[in-house]
Amino acid sequence: MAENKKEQYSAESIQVLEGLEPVRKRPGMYIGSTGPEGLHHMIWEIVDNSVDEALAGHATKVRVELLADGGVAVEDDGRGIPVEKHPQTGLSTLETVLTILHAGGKFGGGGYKVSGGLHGVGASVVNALSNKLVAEVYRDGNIHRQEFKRGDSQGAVKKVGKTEKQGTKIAFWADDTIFQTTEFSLKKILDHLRQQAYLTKGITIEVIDYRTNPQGDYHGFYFENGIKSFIRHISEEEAPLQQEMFYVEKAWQSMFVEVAMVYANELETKELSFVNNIYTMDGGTHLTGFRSALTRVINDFGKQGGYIKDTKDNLTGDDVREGLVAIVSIKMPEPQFEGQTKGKLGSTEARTAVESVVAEALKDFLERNGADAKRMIEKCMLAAKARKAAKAAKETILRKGVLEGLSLPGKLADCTSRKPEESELFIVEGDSAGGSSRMGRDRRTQAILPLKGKILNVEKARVDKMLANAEIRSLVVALGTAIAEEFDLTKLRYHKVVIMTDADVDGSHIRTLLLTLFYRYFPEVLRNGYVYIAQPPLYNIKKGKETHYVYSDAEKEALLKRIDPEGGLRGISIQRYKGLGEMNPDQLRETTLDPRNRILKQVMMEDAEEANKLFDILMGSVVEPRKHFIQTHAISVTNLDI
Ligand code: 28F
Repeated sequence: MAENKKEQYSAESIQVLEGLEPVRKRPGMYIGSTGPEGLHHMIWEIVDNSVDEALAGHATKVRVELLADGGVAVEDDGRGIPVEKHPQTGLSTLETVLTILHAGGKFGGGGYKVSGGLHGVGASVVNALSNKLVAEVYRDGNIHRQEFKRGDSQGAVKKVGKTEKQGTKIAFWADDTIFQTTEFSLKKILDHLRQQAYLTKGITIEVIDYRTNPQGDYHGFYFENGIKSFIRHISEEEAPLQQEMFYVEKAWQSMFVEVAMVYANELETKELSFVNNIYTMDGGTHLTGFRSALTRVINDFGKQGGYIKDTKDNLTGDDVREGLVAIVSIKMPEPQFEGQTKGKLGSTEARTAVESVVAEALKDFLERNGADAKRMIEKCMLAAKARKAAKAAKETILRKGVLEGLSLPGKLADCTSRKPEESELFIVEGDSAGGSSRMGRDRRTQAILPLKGKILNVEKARVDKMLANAEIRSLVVALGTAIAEEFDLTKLRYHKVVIMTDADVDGSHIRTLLLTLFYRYFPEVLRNGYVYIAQPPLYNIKKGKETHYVYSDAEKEALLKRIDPEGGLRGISIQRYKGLGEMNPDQLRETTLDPRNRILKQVMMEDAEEANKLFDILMGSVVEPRKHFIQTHAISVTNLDI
């Protein structure tokens, strides 16, 4: 990593913003919560700075001590935070780092925090939320010391002695008037630091717990092989299929990509992804890049090796991931996170970086390791065979169950195809939009179900009451899966269920209600990625014979700049669609239905736990957070289908 981080932190690159009062006023905003998670986050923030110093090539060791009196001391052997006067603040750099809040936790200019942390706001936040904090810097043969109480300096930094060593030590005592508990969990700390050690090749992390043993209970982590060791750790019990593990590390533009993977003799897939040492629970662009590279390279190899003779035998993403154990770890400046828990990377450049690096290296790996390559492709081919057998079995039972019992609702304009894989159901708000979509659709694969007005709020309704509601009943029957104890995912009649509502308040309300309905009664449909949100355009802009559809105001401005640089607007017509009902069938087809042009957002719902939380926020009684939530991340959505 060191060579990838050319820029050095310097006193000049710090941006002075504000003091620490806001942190004590709204701690949750800066540390995530004032519960146990937030408390532990205090340690992560300090350790992150040591890890950054290690990633910059200046530290090799981090020690975390859990003190008998409840304090935590973190020490590294880096260069030590500079103690001389900081040009912008007039304070020492040490005091600046500890008492000035930085924008988004980032240092301005070239220096960026690499190891990150959920909020990445650093040491000053920890200082603000500590009853007491003592910083020691070992630099130029001297021990420099400075003390703080609740973020306030108790006097300037002072030389208090001589030392041979170099580095920084920060001890803090979390403020018990802010945190619900100040008791640290050793397990939590070890789990987190073990992971950090795996992700930071060559770093030694020690934890010494003095709380119950005055001698200290010692734990240490050092993984010479970084994420390769991580893979061994998580695939411990399984027999590896390969002799050699696949591994690549490579800088790509401003990013750094590190990937390790191995196939195990089993069905389960284990994929872990990280950005700047932060675990991305819900994956994201880096993981997508990895998966595309894997699928593509294995398929290419299968074709060249004569394993795949026909395109119908192409391996799917699931085929090539069966039994896979993989870690994707990237480092990048200013990653964008998405989703309710911010556990998903959204930065598109990461996808290209990982895809390119992995594709090249994996191709090379397969060429060099013939025996492993053969075992790998054979395992994938076997997975494909099993998938096809299962599918055939499914297909025979698929329609039968659906057609007995309730008959399909009259307002459903069904598609003619009987293959769920290619069938799409559009749930359309309003009858007029329903009419246009029916005319604009591809009747072979696209079904339209118009829903009138507001549907029932399903939060408190029991199943029987829900099914008494005609709108919901027609939706349930159309889906084909039945509901509650009868629910059967294999009977789902469409593998794309697309919610298509207007881009206004009512539309978003209906969308929310529908999503809630899915959370509550069809979680498996969500979990399997069958639910999508259509993205109809906001404007139609015409210039002469050209027609453009744009999906946001920003996009409109950009387009106008391009096609009308003078801003005269001569010969240009702009139509704003107030609702889907304003589009004629052709326009609807072109912009929202046709798989070649449309934008669909896939609704992700990995974790049932999260679903409940999400549900509370969506439907609970607190209005403000709900509004905020719907706008910023109503639900974690990814661009998938273009
Ligand atoms: C126990 C926690 O915080 N370690 C750190 C350094 C080293 C430098 C530094 C830190 C200067 C301008 C901010 C030293 N010499 N462990 C830690 N080690 N911060 S934090 O610089 C701070 C920047 O903006 C350091 C030369 N350059 C950087």
